[in-house]
Amino acid sequence: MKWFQYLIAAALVVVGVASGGPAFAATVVVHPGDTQGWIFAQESGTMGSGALVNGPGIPPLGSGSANLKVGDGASGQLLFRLNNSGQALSGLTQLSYNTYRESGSSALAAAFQLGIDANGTDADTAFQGRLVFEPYLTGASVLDDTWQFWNLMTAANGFWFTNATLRTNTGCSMANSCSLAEVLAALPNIAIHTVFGIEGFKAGSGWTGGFDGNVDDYRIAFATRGSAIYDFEGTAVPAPAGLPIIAGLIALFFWLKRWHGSSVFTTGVTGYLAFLPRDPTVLIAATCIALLPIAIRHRWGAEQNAHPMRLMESSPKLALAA
Ligand SMILES: [Ca+2]
Repeated sequence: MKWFQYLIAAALVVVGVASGGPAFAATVVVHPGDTQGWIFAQESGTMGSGALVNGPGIPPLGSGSANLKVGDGASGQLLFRLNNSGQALSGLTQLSYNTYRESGSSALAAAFQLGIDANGTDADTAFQGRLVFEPYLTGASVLDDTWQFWNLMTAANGFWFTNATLRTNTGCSMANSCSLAEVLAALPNIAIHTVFGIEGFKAGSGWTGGFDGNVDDYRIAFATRGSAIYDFEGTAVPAPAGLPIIAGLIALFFWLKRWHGSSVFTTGVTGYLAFLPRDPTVLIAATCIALLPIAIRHRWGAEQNAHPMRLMESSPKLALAA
C-alpha cells in the first residue's frame, strides 16, 4: 500500500509541475481580468473603441480576440503595450499576427505598429514616429469574416514609416512599401524606441467609412530575448497555478503519511504540530516542491509586465506624428 501511495504522490507532483505549463511556455493570455500591460487608446476622433471579446469565428488561439472599432474616418483606435524598448529590429526572429475583418473598406485589416528609433545606437532619442505594417500592402487580399495570418518576417511588402524624413531616406512609404529586410538594409541600427517604443495594432485615422475587426495570436521574438505569444481572450481563464497548488498539497499529504505513519492523522492538529520539530527538513522540502510551480509562474508574470510605468512617459506622444 505504501508503494501505491508513493506512486500517486510522485504522479501528482509531476502533474502539478506539468499543469503549470503556461509558466514555462511563452504564451501570455490577455483577458479583461489581466491585460498583461496591453492598453486600448483612442488616438484620434471620438468614435473609436476597443475590447477583449469572445470570437469572432474560431480565433487562431483560444476562443477570443481583441476587437478594434472606429465609427468614422477621423477616429483612430490603438491597442498597445511597452515591453521591448531598446531592442534592435535586426535581432527579430519572429514577428506575426492574425486579423479578422467584420466590416470596413475592402482592403483594410488592423495594422501593426512599432514606435521606433531610426538609429538605436546614436544620441538622438527624440520621437521619430512609427514603423507600420499594413496587411493589404503585401498584395494579399484581405477577406471578410475570415481569420488571416500575416508573417512580417517574410512579407515582401507592407512596411512604411509615418515620419516623412524616414520615408524619404528609406523609400518605404504607403505608395512603395518595404519588406523587413529592406527596412533593415536602409536602417541597420533601427530599434524599438527606449521611451516611445509601443508595439501594437491600430485601426483608423483616415479609414473612410469606419472599421470593425480583430487581432489575435501575436508573436514576437528576438535572438537575445525569449519569444512571447499573446493570446487575446474575452473572458478570464482559470489561473493555471490552481491545479499545481492542489496537486502539491496532496503530494505533501502522502509524503507526510509515508514518512510519519498514521500518527499525523490520528492525533489531529496537536499531533501534527508536535511532529514538526521532529523532522523539519522533510516538511521544508515538501513545501518547496509544492510551491515551485507557483514561484516560477510568479517570476514569469513579473517579467512579462516589466515596463508598465513607461505608459506615463509616452502617453503624451502616442499620437501619430509625421
Ligand atoms: Ca485568442
